[in-house]
Amino acid sequence: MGMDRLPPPTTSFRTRRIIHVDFDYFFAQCEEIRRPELHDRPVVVCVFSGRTEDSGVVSTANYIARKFGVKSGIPIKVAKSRLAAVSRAVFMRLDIDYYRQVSEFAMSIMQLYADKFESVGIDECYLDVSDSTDDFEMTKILAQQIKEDVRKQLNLTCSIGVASNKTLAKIASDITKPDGLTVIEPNNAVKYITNMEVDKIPGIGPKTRDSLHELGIATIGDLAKSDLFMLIEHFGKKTATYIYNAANGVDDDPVIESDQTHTIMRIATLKSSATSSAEMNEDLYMLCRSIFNKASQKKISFRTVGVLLILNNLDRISRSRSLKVHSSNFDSLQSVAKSLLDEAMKEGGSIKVRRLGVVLSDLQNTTGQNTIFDFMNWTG
Ligand code: DGT
Ligand code: CA
Ligand code: CA
Repeated sequence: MGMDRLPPPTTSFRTRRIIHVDFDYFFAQCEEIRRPELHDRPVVVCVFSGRTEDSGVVSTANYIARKFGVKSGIPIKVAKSRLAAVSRAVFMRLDIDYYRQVSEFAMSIMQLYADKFESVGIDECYLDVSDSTDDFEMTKILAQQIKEDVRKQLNLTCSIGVASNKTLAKIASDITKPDGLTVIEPNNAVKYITNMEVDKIPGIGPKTRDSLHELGIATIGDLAKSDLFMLIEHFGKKTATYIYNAANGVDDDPVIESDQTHTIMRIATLKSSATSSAEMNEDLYMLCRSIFNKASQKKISFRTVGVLLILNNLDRISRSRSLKVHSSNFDSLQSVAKSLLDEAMKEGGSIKVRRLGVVLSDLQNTTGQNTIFDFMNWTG
């Protein structure tokens, strides 16, 4: 026995390791996942307002369409004219229920890598992996594994940022897109971000950016060197402190397991691949039980029931059905899930199922308060 030692002074002690994941061109990529033939064509996901055939806005577009200047928020008419010369461009209607299923599935994969997991909206999440990694090198390898896993299981690409806090991790995930991985080491962090525009800091939108510009603050470095009290006068204490700290590479906001549940999902790997619905009866029952217990425990009722089949070749089939009203009844959950599975197997032909999942969405607290995405209210 030697002398007592102090804990090592550097990274493994106290410095957190945070991963931020942002799915690439998410809604459009979801469309590519279920229609792989779209992969080399411009894909535009639209929110049709219904006034005239083409009125509405673009929700998002894949990177091929972006080359032609098509992006979130522009009118569908403008997008169509920008792609007029491109014969193979595809315009699709938003299918948020399906995107939410893809999201939940991806999140459920990534959650397994995290000590603490927080999802933010439909296409982003934070993982705190400080306990399960020793250093940033190891965290980078973990991030590569996450990308690989999500790509293999879902055919989904994402961009990942690794850093010592949430703000830096989010800045990092935005640096290389799509399919990127960027690590900002804590020792280099301040230098790394110093020449970036202030609006690279998450939360600084056009309004705050313009106000900062008027104050002569254009880069993150300018902001880091500015006077906090002056900032407080202009932006209020909360915003000022946040942006000032962020510019200095500081953010103590913890990764918090979000208890706002959008979807409840359970997936099981079958003991052996199944070719008929009957072979999965028992698994389906157990999944329904488990998911039902979770819903009851959280005092949540559901309106939409879904099943997800992942095949031996990693193809996926999903089916969902909405009930007329919210329910918290086990029998209706089970019978809907069963008939969805029967349907999927019948239509699937000679498929081999490897993993089976059950999903509840359109959730409501039994208090009557909605827990669905704000997204649902988006009109663009
Ligand atoms: P990215 O991350 O740059 O590869 O592309 P996205 O499409 O994933 O963009 P992001 O992360 O800002 O937004 C995630 C999803 O949110 C996106 O796929 C569609 C939706 N979205 C984003 N902006 C808008 C918008 O202005 N209007 C509507 N309706 N939906 C939007
Ligand atoms: Ca995204
Ligand atoms: Ca995003």
